[in-house]
Amino acid sequence: MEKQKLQCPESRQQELQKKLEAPMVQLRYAYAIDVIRAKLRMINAGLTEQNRRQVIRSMSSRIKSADSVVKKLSRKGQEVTYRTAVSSLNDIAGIRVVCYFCDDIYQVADAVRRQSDIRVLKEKDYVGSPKKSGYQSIHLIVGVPVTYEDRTREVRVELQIRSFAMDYWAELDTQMCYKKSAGQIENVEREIRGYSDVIAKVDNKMLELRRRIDGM
Ligand code: 0O2
Repeated sequence: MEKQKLQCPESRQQELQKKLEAPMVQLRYAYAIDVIRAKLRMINAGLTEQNRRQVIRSMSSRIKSADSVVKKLSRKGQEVTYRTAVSSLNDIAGIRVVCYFCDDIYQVADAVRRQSDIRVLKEKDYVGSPKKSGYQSIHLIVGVPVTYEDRTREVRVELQIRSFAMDYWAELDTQMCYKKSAGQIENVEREIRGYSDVIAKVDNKMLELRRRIDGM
């Protein structure tokens, strides 16, 4: 206990990295990602048949690096330990789903909610209520049971679901603004927030157009 208190931040980071990068820990997250990706492939096939067009454009996934975990815990003012990371971060395992149209997002999210063998633990609708930055996406935190030998753990995966247009905005925002300290680039932030509104308008216009074509 005393030893833990005296640990310098650097050695705590190293300990976090060692534990997070342990093969069994990485495999647990990779397994949970694989399960959700397989489900999304089935969801896409079902929705494609139903809508007679592709719904999901692309999917990507990653396990957060130890470095990013340390940065995120520090940004949130939390203790930089493996235990805190695993218990408080919902996005150590993450999957991003990019849909063609903005109404597809809700179809995919509903289909995920209907899966009986995983739990949706938390939801954020940044499409209905965009973030101050202009960021738009639906986030679902899903719990995936991962059994190894006689123990089952629920591993959390963050699912970000957004349209092609929202993804374009978010990718450029990540490059230019996101994670820069407040005020550092105030004017740019205001401008990029404005473009998020423009993109949302275009996204809705494209949806109207598709609906008109569907009805022809
Ligand atoms: P990275 O490097 O992309 O992984 P919670 O603890 O569940 O309450 P959390 O994780 O603190 O929530 O925040 P939130 O709002 O759910 O955002 C999580 C992720 O959404 C971020 O992960 C980004 O990927 C993305 N995101 C959120 N806001 C923005 C934004 O303004 N711009 C962009 N481009 N992406 C955003 P990380 O770990 O911050 O980053």
